[in-house]
Amino acid sequence: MTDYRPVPEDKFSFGLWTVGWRGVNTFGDAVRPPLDGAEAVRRLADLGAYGITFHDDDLIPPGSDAAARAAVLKRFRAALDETGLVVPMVTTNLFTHPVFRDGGFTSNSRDVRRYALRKVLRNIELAVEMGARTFVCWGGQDGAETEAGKDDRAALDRLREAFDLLCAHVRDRGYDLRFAIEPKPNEPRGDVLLPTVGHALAFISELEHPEMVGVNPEVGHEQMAGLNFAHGVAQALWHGKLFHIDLNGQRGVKYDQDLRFGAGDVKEAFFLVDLLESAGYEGPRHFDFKPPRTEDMAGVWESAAGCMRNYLVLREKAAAFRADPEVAAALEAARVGELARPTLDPGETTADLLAEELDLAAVAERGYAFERLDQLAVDHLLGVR
Ligand SMILES: [Mn+2]
Repeated sequence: MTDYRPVPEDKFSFGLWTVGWRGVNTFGDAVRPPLDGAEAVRRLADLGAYGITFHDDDLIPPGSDAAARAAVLKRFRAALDETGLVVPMVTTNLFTHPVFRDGGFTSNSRDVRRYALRKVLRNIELAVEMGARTFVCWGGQDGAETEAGKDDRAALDRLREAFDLLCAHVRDRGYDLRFAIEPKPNEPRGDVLLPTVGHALAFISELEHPEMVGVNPEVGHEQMAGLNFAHGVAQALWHGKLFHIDLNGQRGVKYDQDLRFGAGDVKEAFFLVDLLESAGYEGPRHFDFKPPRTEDMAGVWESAAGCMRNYLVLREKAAAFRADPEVAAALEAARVGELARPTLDPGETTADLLAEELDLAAVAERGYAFERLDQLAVDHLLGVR
């Protein structure tokens, strides 16, 4: 039995913009006060997190002069040193300022694209200074509301140009830094470029240094398009491209809810944790959520603690599921392991295949017993096994 208390070894990290979200939405004003970065570090460390991440503008208010910037960084660094919290990932805000209304790397305006690249190049220096190994890129405003206004193939050319330039820069400087693209189907744009994990993976294969670029899938971003998140993550793992992950919750096809992890589709969360743990994913378990604007600051920290607690509960449930002898028998009955066996044995040819007959009538009657297996998972999840 455990009290599900997180420890740094669990590798839980949070975006500064998550617990620091002031609750501004399309129709409502801010409901919470600004959160100081150093305060966020201390509170997250108290809760048992191991890391904090940020956009350049979350930590350093836009427009800060050199002295103000240095003061912010000094306080933040002191809080990190005091608590032992690390900065595993940094990302750049290329969406809030009005100049990014048509995107950053793929804005129709060339001067905006050049400014976006400069903003990222400068932020890479900060990321390296903070010890980050992953640099996430979310092109939230890179998209369109009308097909007439955007040449998608040119946009993809410019996006490739941006990543090729950034990778060359990181290589030239000798930095130990990888990029992770975060897909999202829509919001804030009507349609966003690289809408799903699959689109991002295909794009990466066209880059000059594909080995330096992976994906940062987010639970809600796939689910808001009706896609199965665990399947998307499995394919990212299969390609060796799961460089980072954003955990949160979403209920169905609607606006991006950013609920705490475990809220939303809890069964898919169970299978996601089962996948991450069984696949040996070693990166941060990063929470990118928004504490609902009903909450005051006490509710914000409850919500953050809930993300980690739910992950730990699901990790325990998934381990118990895998260790259950009845599950092992059900997996066998469902032929799950058989899929790992190559369809042809070594040395077999198409001639061998063509010489073989299948008893269609007999095999057509074969059931796969997935319902028994799935119910065992649900029993574990609901705590009755
Ligand atoms: Mn989101």
